[in-house]
Amino acid sequence: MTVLQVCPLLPSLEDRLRTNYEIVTAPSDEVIAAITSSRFGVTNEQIDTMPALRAIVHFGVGYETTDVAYAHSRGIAVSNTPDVLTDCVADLAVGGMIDVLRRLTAADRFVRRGDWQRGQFPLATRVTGRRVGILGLGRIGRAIAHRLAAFGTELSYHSRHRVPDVPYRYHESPVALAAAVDVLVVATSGGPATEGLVSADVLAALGPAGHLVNIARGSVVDQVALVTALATGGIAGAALDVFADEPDVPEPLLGLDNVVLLPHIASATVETREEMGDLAFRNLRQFLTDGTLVTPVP
Ligand code: 8YV
Repeated sequence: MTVLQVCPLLPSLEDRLRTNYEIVTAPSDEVIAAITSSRFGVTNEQIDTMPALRAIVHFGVGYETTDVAYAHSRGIAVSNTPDVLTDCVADLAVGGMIDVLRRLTAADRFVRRGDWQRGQFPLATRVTGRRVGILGLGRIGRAIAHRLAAFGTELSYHSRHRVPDVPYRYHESPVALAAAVDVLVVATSGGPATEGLVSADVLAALGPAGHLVNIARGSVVDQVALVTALATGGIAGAALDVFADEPDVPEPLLGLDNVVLLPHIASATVETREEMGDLAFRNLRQFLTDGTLVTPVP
C-alpha cells in the first residue's frame, strides 16, 4: 500500500509508517492515502496528481491547509487528531496569559540582563478576578475556560453559535466581547471563515489596558493591526503562539517587552505529540483496513 508522506512528522510516527507501508514523498498514481501535518495539509494540485487517493490523514487538529470540500467532492475522506491535544493547548493558553499579565518572561530577561542590581522590576497586572473573553468556545475554548474558572475570572465568549450548556456570558460579536473584557483569548479554528476576525476594531475595543492571547491561528488576527496596537499602546500586551506567516515573526515585535513570543508549541509535549502520532496512525491503519476513519473531519 503506497502512502504519501507530505512533510517531516514525529520520528516515532515515521518509524511506524515505514514499517507498515510503502512510503513515498512525491505524489504518484499509486498513492492511496496521504499523511500530513496541520501546517502543510494537501493542496488541490497535489490531490489532482493522485487519482487513486482515498484518504488524507492530518497530524494535528487543524485542517484548514487542506480544502476538505474539494477532497470530499473527489471521494477522499479526511481525518484530524482532535481531543488528544486539547489539554496541552489549554494549558499553554493559561500559561501565556499568566506570562503576559505577570510579565514572567520579561522579568526573566530583566534578571538575566543584570537590571535587578539597578532597581525594581515594574509592577504587573493581577490575574485573579480578571474578565476574560474566549473567542471560539469549542473543545479547546471550553478547556481554557474550565481552567480559568479556578482563577476566579469572569468568563464570557463569542462563538459562531451560542453554546447552550455553559455558564459564561455570550456576546453577539467579537467587538462586543473585546469591549467587555480585560483579556481576549483566541481559540477558534483557522481558515477562511475566521480570517481577520480579530480586526483593528476588535483590538481598539479591547483597549489600552487589554491583553490578547492567541493559541489558534495567526490568520484569525489582523497581524498588521496587532503590531501597531502593541507598538503604540493600543493594547497593553499579547501572548502569541501563532503567527500569520510562520516561522516569520514581525520584526517590530522582537523588540517589544509587552509581548510573549512562542514558536507554535501549544501541543508540543512528548505525551501529547505521541498521542497525536498514535491517533494519526490509527486513522491511517483503519482506513487502509476497512475504509473508515477513527476521527473523520465533518
Ligand atoms: C501542531 C496544530 O503544531 O494541531 C494543530 O492544528 O497547530 C499543532 O498541534 C501541528 O499539528 C504540528 O504540525
